[in-house]
Amino acid sequence: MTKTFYVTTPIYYVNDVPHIGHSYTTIAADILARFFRARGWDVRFLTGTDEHGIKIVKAAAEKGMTPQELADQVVVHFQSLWKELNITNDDFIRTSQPRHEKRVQEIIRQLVAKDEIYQGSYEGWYDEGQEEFVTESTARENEYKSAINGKPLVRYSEPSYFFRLSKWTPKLIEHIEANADFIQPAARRNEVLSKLAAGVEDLSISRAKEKLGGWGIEMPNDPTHSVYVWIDALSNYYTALGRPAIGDEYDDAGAKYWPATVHLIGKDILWFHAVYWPCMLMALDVPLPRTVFAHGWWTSNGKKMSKSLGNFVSREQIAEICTEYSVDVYRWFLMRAVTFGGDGDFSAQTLRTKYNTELANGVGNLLSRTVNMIGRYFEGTVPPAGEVGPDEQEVIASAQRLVSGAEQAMRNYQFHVLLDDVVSLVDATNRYIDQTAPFKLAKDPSQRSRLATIMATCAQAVCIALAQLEPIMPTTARLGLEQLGVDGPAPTESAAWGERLKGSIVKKGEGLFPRKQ
Ligand code: ME8
Repeated sequence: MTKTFYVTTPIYYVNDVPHIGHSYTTIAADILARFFRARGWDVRFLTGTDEHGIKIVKAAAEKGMTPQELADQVVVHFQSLWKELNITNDDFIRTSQPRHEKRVQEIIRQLVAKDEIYQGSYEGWYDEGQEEFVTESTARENEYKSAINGKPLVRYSEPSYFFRLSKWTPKLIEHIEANADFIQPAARRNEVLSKLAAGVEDLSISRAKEKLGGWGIEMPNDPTHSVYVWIDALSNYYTALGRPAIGDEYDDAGAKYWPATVHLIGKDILWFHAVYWPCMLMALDVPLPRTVFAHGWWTSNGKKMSKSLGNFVSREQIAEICTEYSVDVYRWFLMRAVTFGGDGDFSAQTLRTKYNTELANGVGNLLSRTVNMIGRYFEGTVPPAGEVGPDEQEVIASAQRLVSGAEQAMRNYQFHVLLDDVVSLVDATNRYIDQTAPFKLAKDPSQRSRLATIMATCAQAVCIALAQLEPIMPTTARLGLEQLGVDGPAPTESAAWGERLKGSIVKKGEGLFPRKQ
């Protein structure tokens, strides 16, 4: 049976244009989607925009626009950036679409029918940036300011509908404890567990509709209330599949992809995904996603990127990097610079150094040396390997480690492990060329078979490295593979060593990664 793989990104707020953080999660999701698609899995990749909520209402008012006008304007920036970055999402959901709004109402209807929602009144500290009420103790700890953006918390009091979150938390704790994969990385899982142990109150899930100027999804049981934006937003992962069924043309269209394989998110929104969302699903009697993976934050010179500090790597800067290097280099660097799950600092200097070391002098140089030598010594045709011996062992072992470990690395969302293995293989092969000195052997006709083995080894090694880089650097890896005469899908599994490219006709091409000063 074909394996399904459903990967999602957060749906991004449309109060502002995209930046590096948004592109990070989306690129990671795209790499997973491409990787598993290439292995024949049935992949579904969803991204989209979060368009309701007070934040959008305010941003629109500041610009003299309606929220819908703002959303329509900003969504284009996300969609065009994803196109530029070669993102292969299968669907793009906007929470203002009727297919979503109607299903959120159906979800609320079901929860009301199950007595999972009740009416109460809420008074508390509210973080307008995060759109969440903050407990008294958290508010005090942070001097009544937002822990995220430092803005003063606001005192809110209003009648509200509540979801019985506290009823479900014991079951959630059990689930988290029994499923080590559910919240990743492990450190984040422990954070969630200790916060849960401190106790959780029921969740206010509605807002007075008039406060939102009518922008939002109306509570189906009370037209004076709108659905709290997080309940609306989280539901997108399920509604985009045409679930629950409501009798329209989207019904169950992607039902086979549920439960999601992984929700990729930033650590800023882990609590919502690891607590609110699974509890809602349990209350609805819907299976839980397999994994919620929270990656870290990009910082700039050690400081958190924020709009107030003006230090975000913006859409314009992303475009500059893509012009100076390439889209693929940008994609690669985001995965290479940081262990997925940890925080990382974005620096143009590190990008340049890593690019020159690993791409220009690494895989780029290996490819051009290989293609040039095969051109010179074997008239451009990859020769069959002779007997492989001790000199080849390190290259072969590195290649096998890369090929056999790739799927495991990607199933564990360890992009860095895969990239480390690519670097090891490329370095081992460049060293191998230096040690075996094919340029000397070429002068000695009695060494013809040895020279053929070396060429076949180099060709196979660089082919494997490029094939594994393809989901990360789709355009460049393909150009490299074409130089090796590989037209169809890149071979990912090992064949008998040195056999893979036998007879392939190499084509000299542009250097993949010209050195940067
Ligand atoms: O939170 N480093 O939307 P959002 C890394 N609409 N990633 C970052 C980042 C940084 N400095 N800054 C942002 C929302 N991100 C909600 C989500 S989901 C049901 C609703 C990324 O536009 C990261 O993926 O504020 C983070 O989770 C997301 O942008 C937040 O995007």
